[in-house]
Amino acid sequence: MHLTDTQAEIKELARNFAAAEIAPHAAQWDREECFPIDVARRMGELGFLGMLIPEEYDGLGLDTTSYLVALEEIAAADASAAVLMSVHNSLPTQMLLHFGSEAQKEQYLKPMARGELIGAFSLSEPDAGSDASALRCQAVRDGGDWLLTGTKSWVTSGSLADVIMVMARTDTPDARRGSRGISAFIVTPDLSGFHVGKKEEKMGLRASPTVQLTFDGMRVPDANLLGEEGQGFVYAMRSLDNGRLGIAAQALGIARAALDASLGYAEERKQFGKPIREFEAIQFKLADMGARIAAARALLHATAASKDRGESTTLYGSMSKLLASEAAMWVTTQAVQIFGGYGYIKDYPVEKLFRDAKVTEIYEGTSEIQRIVIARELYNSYHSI
Ligand code: COS
Repeated sequence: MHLTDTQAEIKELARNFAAAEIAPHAAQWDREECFPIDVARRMGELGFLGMLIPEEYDGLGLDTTSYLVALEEIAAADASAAVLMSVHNSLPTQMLLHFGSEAQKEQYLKPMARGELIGAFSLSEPDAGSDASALRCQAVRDGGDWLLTGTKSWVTSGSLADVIMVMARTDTPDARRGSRGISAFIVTPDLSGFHVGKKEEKMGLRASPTVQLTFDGMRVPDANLLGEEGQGFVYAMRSLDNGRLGIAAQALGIARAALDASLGYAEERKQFGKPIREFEAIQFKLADMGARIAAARALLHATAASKDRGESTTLYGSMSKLLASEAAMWVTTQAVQIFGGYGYIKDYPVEKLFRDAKVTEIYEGTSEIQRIVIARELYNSYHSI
């Protein structure tokens, strides 16, 4: 894959940082279900939390490919670190950049781009996952403020975030407006009525805190309404188009780490008197693993380039996320098989990679939702990249 000099430098920076400060600790963070906030701060210092934000808002103003290659490197070391970086860069900061007022950009976007404030995104609810526009969290005007009541779920980094982009209904029960009755609010944990609820105990991505948030008449100033009332769902969908590129890069990082581990193991492990890489059964697996990763990455990078040309990423972003996440699940499954019994225990890395891969087929839109989006787009706006 050809990278420009800048993209190659960013990749090297991310790889060195991940090797020194993430990879040595990833198994322990996974075991202890904790992610040290200092690591997020370090990511901020290096610019990894402001990669797509223009320099005028204190970001690095890089192209999308630079961001995705850095994300892949971080994910190859630890998918939990990568999801914090992906959500922060793709969702709340992009929503502020594209739909926020200058005052909101000054107050929130700039410190987020510098990595001083961590961002989260909150759309899903216990009964509104794939059917996101069925969400029920309600915002009601009260003087110059809004009062938010409801429960949000599956909030990545929700317990450590400083700024959370929350989608809530602003229509009324007697005049429901579907997806047009949803608005986006900038929420900070200091608001009265904000509560962090249950922390999920997950199969993978165990270091990344995934929590419920409860709002109990939480008072949100009107100045924290993002953009126009009633546009929150569209803003969220547009941001998820880009978020899905980040999850694709995360999936590729997981898959590549599994391939690298498998190549090494197949060389060292001897059975029947020779390294197992000499058996065709293993060679075919390794070949297919490499081919699936390369194909998914090629589509992702082509999509990133088309995004930077100003084209819509709805179709190819969903395709990229679908192919990369399914590649990650398939590749990590083969990796466990190549390692055999050793793949099933925690002494080797592929057990964690297998667990971490699964969620990439679920969050920021399941594989089934990606297929729905792709099928719709093929009819609506097919164009070649
Ligand atoms: N970009 C811009 N606008 C979009 C959009 C996109 N990618 N997708 C939808 N919209 C707009 C539509 O154009 C429509 O606007 P109008 O009211 O002007 O027509 C509005 O949003 C509603 O869209 P639609 O009718 O397609 O909404 P649906 O309820 O049918 O939902 C899906 C569409 C299923 C694609 C959506 O709910 C979805 O992506 N679900 C998965 C949610 C998800 O990824 N959750 C994970 C959160 S992170 S853990």
